[in-house]
Amino acid sequence: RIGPTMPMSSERASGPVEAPDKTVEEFVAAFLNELNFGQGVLLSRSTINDQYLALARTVRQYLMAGWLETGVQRRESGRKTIGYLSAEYLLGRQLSNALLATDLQDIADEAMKQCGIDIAALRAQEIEPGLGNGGLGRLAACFVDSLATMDVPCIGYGIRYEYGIFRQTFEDNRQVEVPDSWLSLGSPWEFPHPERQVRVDFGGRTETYTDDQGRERSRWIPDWNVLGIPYHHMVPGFRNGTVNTLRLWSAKATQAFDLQIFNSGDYAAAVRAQTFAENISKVLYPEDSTPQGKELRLQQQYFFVACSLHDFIQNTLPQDFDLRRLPERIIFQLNDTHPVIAIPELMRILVDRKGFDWDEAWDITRQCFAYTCHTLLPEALEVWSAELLGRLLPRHLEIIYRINKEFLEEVRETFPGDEMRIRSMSIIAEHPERSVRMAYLATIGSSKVNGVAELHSQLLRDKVLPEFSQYWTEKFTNVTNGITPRRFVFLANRRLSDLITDKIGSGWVTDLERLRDLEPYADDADFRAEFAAVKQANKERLFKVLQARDGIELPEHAMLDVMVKRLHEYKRQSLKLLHIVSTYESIISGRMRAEDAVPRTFVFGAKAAPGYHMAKETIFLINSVAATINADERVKDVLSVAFPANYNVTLAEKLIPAADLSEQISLAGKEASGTGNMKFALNGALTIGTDDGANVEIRQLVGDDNFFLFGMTEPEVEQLRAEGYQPTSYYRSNDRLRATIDLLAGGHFTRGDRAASAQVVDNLLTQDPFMALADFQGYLDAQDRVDAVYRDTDAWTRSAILNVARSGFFSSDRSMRDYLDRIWNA
Ligand code: GPQ
Repeated sequence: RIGPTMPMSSERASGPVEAPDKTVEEFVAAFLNELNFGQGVLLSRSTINDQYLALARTVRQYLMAGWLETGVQRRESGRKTIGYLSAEYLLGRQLSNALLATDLQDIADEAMKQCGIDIAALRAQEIEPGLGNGGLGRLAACFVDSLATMDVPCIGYGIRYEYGIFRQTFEDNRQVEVPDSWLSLGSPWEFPHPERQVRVDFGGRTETYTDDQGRERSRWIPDWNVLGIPYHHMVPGFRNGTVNTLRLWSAKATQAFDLQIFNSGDYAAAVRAQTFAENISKVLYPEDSTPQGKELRLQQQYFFVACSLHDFIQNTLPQDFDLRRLPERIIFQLNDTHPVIAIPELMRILVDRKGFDWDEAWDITRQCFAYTCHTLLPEALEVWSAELLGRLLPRHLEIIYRINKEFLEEVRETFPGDEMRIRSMSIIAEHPERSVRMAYLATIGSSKVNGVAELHSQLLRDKVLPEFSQYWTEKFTNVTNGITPRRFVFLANRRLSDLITDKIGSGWVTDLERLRDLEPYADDADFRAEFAAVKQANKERLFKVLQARDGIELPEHAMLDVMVKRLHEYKRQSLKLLHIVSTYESIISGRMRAEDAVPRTFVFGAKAAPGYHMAKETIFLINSVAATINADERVKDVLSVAFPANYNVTLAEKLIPAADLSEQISLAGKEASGTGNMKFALNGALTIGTDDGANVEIRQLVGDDNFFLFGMTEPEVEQLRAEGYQPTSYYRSNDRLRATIDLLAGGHFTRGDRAASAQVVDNLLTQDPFMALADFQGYLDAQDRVDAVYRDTDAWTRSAILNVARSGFFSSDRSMRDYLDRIWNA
């Protein structure tokens, strides 16, 4: 039986909760029960959606005992909880992960077969919850997976967006966004708890008064509010019985509608308040690494943070808990600045509601938070105008002012007369308008601040928050990101997993450093052949998926060169495009014979923020180049370009295991970490990459011989910038670059329409903010080295195996251990 072996707690008067037996018979019985009694249909009349929902609810049954028992243990043990505060969780499909965690894959396969059902069709029916944009949201999902697998108490707090990241389609090669209605066919993985609703206030004003002990105090008189309804999701650990909770908040109007107005006939007006309130959790902002200074976004942030703090303090802690000991029971990890309003919120709770003195409340608060920064782009650091903050959260603004005043007084004592320094450390910026720098508030209000890769943490200290890192050397630390090996290796790459397990046992799934034991097999010809066969099989699986999903046909035997990530200038998809066009140009101009080229298939996956013009133009140009190249007989079966629309976690699970080459080509000093880079390496792709983010650590671990490094280093970038960067000088002096850009600019890919490619091309020639032209030649040279190694199949496969064997460090289990040791003291 699955479930706890310990005696059941007295809390459950109705006796132990038991899952069905882990046998095909019981699974079938439970499934039919769900279909008939849960879904209300007969098997013979059921749709695929009925069957999917019933299957999901069946698997849920096997997790339920563990979930309830984990909850009991968490309440009784008094262990410190990690409150992970994140505006995004990019979870990916749940069914496969739940089957994996419960070790029910084979049983479920067989059970469905006995019911005459193809389980693959049911898996395909699930719409993944895309409640995140990219790396930051996916990181949160990996972290909660690892904490459950390590049996660490964690509640993931976030927002239940009714619409997640938009679904991307292409029309005439341009991105068109379609709302992602992931809830439309039912959502079997969530448990709504309307009875645990929380009220969240907004607006109004503050007033001062004198309390009964004669102290001057402030209070908030809000003028509107909404309700937060929690939806609980299971976060299963890997085959350990632990099931943690993800608590996502949905906004609801305090009053459904105004019956008086409704009766008078003005139906739109009657529901206006409801619409307004429910807009708060309506849709995920599709911005990645660039914040939107929108009022609704600030409402979202405060909404989920206020609900979460209330939930933990009022509902999760024991009644009458002494809040002076709060830091023993909770550490709130701030996933970037999005939840940072939690710091003044906790101050407000302690001071205004619980009657604490300011100093004592501040001492508690700072111990309860830690802040992770995920960027180096100055434009990505969130700043809220004081006007907006004061209008929406007047009491919080007042608290922020006081935090700032006391902090600056402290700095002044250390550095008397250094007004420059003091101004540069102020939470409040005065220009161009008075505003609140959320990263500064986060730093001041947290016990620890971390970056997400070694290089990033160093640059964070030196460039982003230099005064703060001098002031508090000990506060700053690094935790290099990681990814969950369960989803991204074991689930996504079953073939490779079986091969690994066959050689070194299955312990690697929860102890990824054990992959080291594979190293000797890199020199074993039989193993290399098996490894290469796995890669080929994964390619064939991918090609079937792309054929069915997008109607894309790809040649069977070509190097698979993959660049998947959000579309961003700093990530330099345009540099990848220059490489493709340059190779193509070499062939059609006759400089290189097609039969001498290493056949390559280039795959892109990328969404652009809907308001990011240059990113959308880049997508258009990639699609245009793809269409032209794919239709050109001169490069048939030598060059192909695929850009499947709507890259998401589900597609990543098919694409990454099939890749030969991983493109990680951001301008040095711009990508905080990257996590796709880790997923590729662990699935046996070689990386072509710059010295940026976690690429640096990947290269150090896998070794220079097994990594294609190119491009300027971060100091070189800085130096070139200081000297005055002139992209045209590269265009003029490099023949291949000139030929490439001329072909792109000349309308060859846009049916003669030169204007259609002009924006991307002009941007590269005149601004090139991320120095693609400066790194162009180095990139081509590195690609030549890639071709040379690829021609030697043994050498390539050997390197690929070593990439897998040496990348165990990038497990998110290790990241979590680092957070526990360096940050959470838990
Ligand atoms: N990242 Cl600030 C996002 O995905 N969204 C954001 O808003 C910010 C950062 C990414 C970052 O660009 C990657 O380098 C990281 O690997 C990732 O966060 C996780 O740390």
